[in-house]
Amino acid sequence: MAYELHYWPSIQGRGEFVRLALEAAGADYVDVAREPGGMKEMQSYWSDESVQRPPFACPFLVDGKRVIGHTALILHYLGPKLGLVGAREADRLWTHEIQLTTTDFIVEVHDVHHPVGTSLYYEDQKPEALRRAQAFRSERMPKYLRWFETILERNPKNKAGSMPHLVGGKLSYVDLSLFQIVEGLRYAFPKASAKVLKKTPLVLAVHGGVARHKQIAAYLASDRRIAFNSQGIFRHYPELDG
Ligand SMILES: N[C@@H](CCC(=O)N[C@@H](CS)C(=O)NCC(=O)O)C(=O)O
Repeated sequence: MAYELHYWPSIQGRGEFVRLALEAAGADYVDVAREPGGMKEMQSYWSDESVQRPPFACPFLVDGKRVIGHTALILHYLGPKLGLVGAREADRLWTHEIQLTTTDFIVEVHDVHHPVGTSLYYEDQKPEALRRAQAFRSERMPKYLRWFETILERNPKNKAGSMPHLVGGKLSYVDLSLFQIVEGLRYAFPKASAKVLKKTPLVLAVHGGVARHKQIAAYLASDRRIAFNSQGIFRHYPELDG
């Protein structure tokens, strides 16, 4: 039975981290809300009182009777099934820890343009966004990217001349997530991210390796890949870059 991914149909957002894993593995899945009637179906998980364990928000994955929310948990669940995580418990936990850190980073990326409230317009919180962006560019984005670079440097399985990986010697779902982070930062903060990424060659090597992955390259060229836009998590407001 096909996996069902439930996520907003017009943005990459957090759903993209799951899409990339499903696509890399060539998994059979339906992007439910992008199908006719799909939004209603997704919303039924919140409105239908017979759903005993409704997820708080999307993305959520439906696999038969299982309904699993939270991006990092979905990937923790899918990782072994899709062959996108190491078999050892230590590797699974470390991979999950990296994904949870990605979740934290994504919240900070989002809060640059919405530092006061998610339900308010960007235009109504612009002075705060400008302040938040300054700290994000000078402290938080470099700190996260440097951490990714450090763990790539310390992975003993990484060898010069081949694509590095965050965990062990094989592609895992966190490599795909790091690819998405680089894509998003380059879109939202082209100037600021270029300065930081210049100093993180291994992060760039992961990005390049994932972009060349056969299934991912096909996905990126397809209309299943939604373009970045001004509704997603990564938004390009030139005044927030620099
Ligand atoms: N921690 C959750 C966050 C989920 C989340 O914030 N989803 C957003 C879309 S990207 C949403 O629809 N939120 C609705 C809400 O918070 O009310 C995850 O990483 O999946």
